[in-house]
Amino acid sequence: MGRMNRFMRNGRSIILAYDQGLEHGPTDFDERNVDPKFVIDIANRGGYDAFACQKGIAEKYHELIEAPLLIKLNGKTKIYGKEPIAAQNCSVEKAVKLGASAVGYTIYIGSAHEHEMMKEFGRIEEEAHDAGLAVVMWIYPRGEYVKDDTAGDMVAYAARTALELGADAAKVKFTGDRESFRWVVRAAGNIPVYMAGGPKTKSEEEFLSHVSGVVESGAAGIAVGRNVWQSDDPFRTSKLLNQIIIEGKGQKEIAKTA
Ligand code: FBP
Repeated sequence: MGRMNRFMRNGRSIILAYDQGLEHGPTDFDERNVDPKFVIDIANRGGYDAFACQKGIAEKYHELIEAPLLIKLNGKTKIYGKEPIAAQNCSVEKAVKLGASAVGYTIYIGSAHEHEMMKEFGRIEEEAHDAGLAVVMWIYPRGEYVKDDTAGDMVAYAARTALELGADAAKVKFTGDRESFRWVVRAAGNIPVYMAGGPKTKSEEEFLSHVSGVVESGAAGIAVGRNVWQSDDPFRTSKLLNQIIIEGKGQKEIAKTA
């Protein structure tokens, strides 16, 4: 686990992601969660091992953030065309000044621009490791040649790419079933794998069953946003996530106590 150890409880962790304002725009938000203070409070008091955001939120709300900080160093809007590229917008040095314990970087494998992101990541990874920071790779297959971005073989390819390029952890999408996700975890070697949450599921049970599935498949945890801060009761959802991921409880077991 190495550099990710500091984010682990019982060998697992839960990361709260709040960079969707850039990636998707405010359409993801409502009156409550459009306010960074609302989500930072969840990160601080909900049992999270890291709060992931862009540098603007980290800087403007700095004094409120108590959870370990994971600053995304690149990002893009969703307006951009078919072959995505996310360029660096924050230096490792700035992330250190803002108090980050880790940095994040997105690579879209399969995009016509993958080589540019890989090159940039190579430099960032070396700078971050020299500065003592952990490096989390958001790694998503995307672009014209990617037929199915959550197919087991594509997500496993993504996880392996994160290992090969020197990331300390890989954040990938769910493949839809435990067996294929087990192979994703195997492909990542000894770096921890985190599942990205995705859009809010129809029911909380559905989301929690994905979460149980990935941890039983060997994932280290999840890096989740919408399914938490769009929840009617984010603190209740956070508690259930802690029970499943950190305490290793089964879904049936937590249903009895919820
Ligand atoms: P969610 O749990 O809300 O899906 O967040 C995870 C995440 O990786 C965010 O960090 C990021 O903003 C978003 O998903 C990117 O989603 P996509 O590129 O698939 O639209």
